[in-house]
Amino acid sequence: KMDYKNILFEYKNAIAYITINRSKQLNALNAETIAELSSAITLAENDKSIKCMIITGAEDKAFVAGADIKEFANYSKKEGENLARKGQEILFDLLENCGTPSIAAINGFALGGGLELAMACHIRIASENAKMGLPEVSLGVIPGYGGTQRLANLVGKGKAMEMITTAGMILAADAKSWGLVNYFCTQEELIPLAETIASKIIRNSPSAIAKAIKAVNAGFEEGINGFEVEKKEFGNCFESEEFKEGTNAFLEKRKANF
Ligand code: DAK
Repeated sequence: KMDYKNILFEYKNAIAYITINRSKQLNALNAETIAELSSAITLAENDKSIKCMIITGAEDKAFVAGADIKEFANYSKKEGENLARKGQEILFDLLENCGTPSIAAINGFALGGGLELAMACHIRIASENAKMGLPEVSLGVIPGYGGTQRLANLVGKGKAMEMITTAGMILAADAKSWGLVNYFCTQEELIPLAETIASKIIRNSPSAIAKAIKAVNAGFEEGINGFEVEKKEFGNCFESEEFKEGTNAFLEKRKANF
């Protein structure tokens, strides 16, 4: 358990639970919350006993209702670009490239920066009351934390264009059929479902998972050949203790202990 002002960070059974905890503002992301999330994710990545993260919002109304509008109301052009760059680096890219897999448990509104946060996670699931959208253009801005790129990668260009230009919200069932979330369920089932997925992840080799994440992400990066990264990372596996343990366990007909 760690002490933060805007988030809760707990872990049990190799799973870190990161909860954005500003329910009075529908868990909107202010700069301090972004910094705390960055610190928690870095902590989780460096702690070998943590093998998966579940990210969710406090209470039952919102995952994250966007960036804190009060805070970004007065930015200048330069500040806007700098903050987009810094925010993407310290949180959204950090999360996407983190070797420890993350599951976004979307428990309510996931709007703007909130949906962008969920999209930076490796896996997304939603509860039936969830509403997802990128309303930025209704405020006169565009998604600035990777939303124009990650949404198009997840749901395709046409649906991304519709969501971004209409600024509308979609419900969990559409989000699932569009590929934005993998599953949806009742609110009560949401964290248990995330835990079921996490329990499958944490049985596997963390170092192999980290390499696989790297290879998958490489395919979405401009100028990088994902197949080349895969070959290299595949080779790297043969130097790992976990590879020896995984194959020995299979040959000895026992469960691997990573
Ligand atoms: N920021 C700050 N406060 C927020 C907020 C937000 N995004 N969303 C909600 N709240 C606050 C409300 O102001 C209200 O506070 P009080 O008035 O009670 O003090 C409280 O949370 C409860 O909200 P409502 O009273 O509005 O609740 P309703 O059930 O009536 O409506 C709602 C729920 C989710 C439909 C509504 O709250 C809403 O439309 N919220 C705003 C959604 C939104 O537009 N989010 C921002 C998207 S744009 C950047 C990069 C990226 C971005 C920004 C900057 N840089 C690189 C600098 C991203 C921008 C976005 O995320």
